[in-house]
Amino acid sequence: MSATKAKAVIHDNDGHVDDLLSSILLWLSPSVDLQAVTITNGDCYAPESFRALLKMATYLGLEGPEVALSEDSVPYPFPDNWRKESRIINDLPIFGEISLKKLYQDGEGRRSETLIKDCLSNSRDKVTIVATGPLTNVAKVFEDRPELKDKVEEFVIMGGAIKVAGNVERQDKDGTAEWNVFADPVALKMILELGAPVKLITLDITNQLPLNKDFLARLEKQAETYNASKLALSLWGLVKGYDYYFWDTVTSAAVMDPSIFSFKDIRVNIVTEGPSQGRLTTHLFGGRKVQAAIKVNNKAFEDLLLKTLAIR
Ligand SMILES: [Ca+2]
Repeated sequence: MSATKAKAVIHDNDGHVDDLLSSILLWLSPSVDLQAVTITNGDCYAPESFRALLKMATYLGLEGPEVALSEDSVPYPFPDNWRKESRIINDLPIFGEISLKKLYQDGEGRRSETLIKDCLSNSRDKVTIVATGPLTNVAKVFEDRPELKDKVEEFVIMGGAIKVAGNVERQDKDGTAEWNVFADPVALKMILELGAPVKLITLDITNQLPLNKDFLARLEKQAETYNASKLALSLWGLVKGYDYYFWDTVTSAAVMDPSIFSFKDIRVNIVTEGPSQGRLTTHLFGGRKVQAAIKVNNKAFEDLLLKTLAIR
């Protein structure tokens, strides 16, 4: 690791397996100074994922960022059977090992927007905002305090599908949208219009990175020695047998080590309603310029995850 200063980061996420592991990766990464983690009521029930993350931090003996949540509903909620998995995460058997320990943080947690506003206002350095869920709460911050955009180094956002199909499969929709954008397209549009730099991690790139057996075998070996690997193994164990990809963890990796990615400038717009709600359209002119990740070195990505999960 070079001697460059660690980046100040806020992680806003929506509490699924991949989100919580992304928080842990950012927390452990020597190139990141994690300032806050905020949980959105997207692909989870926020209080369940909030408590699960506090248990994870307790289990790993971590210190540092405040964790907050918002129980407000996102405009187009995720399927209930996906959200329910947050209860299973919160009840992972591995947490039995911390039953006698003091929990990482007391109380019910402050509201996400309050914590993000505090963090941005008080930070001397510009802060990178990593978002791996719908942008509902992040957008509220800038609706209320637009000037805080000057404190943002960049937004790194998991969302959208450009050349590949989306993952919202509903009878009334045309299949072009990705869930995070679909759940609150207006919020993403608002963030793009702020004019701060944006990196997008779309399904085009995450489709190239399935959670695979070889990776899990390497992780299993590490889990004999490192608690972070053991925790990651039990979380990814919940989704074994499903078509699961690295989605949010790719987004974290794009902050931890952007050099393993190739990015391209593109201009995009968001469809905010109708059958294509949440679709990302690309344009030669007009729209908003963003950097889209177009390639990643798969081996370097998996190595980065495994190395980070062997820090503790
Ligand atoms: Ca997510």
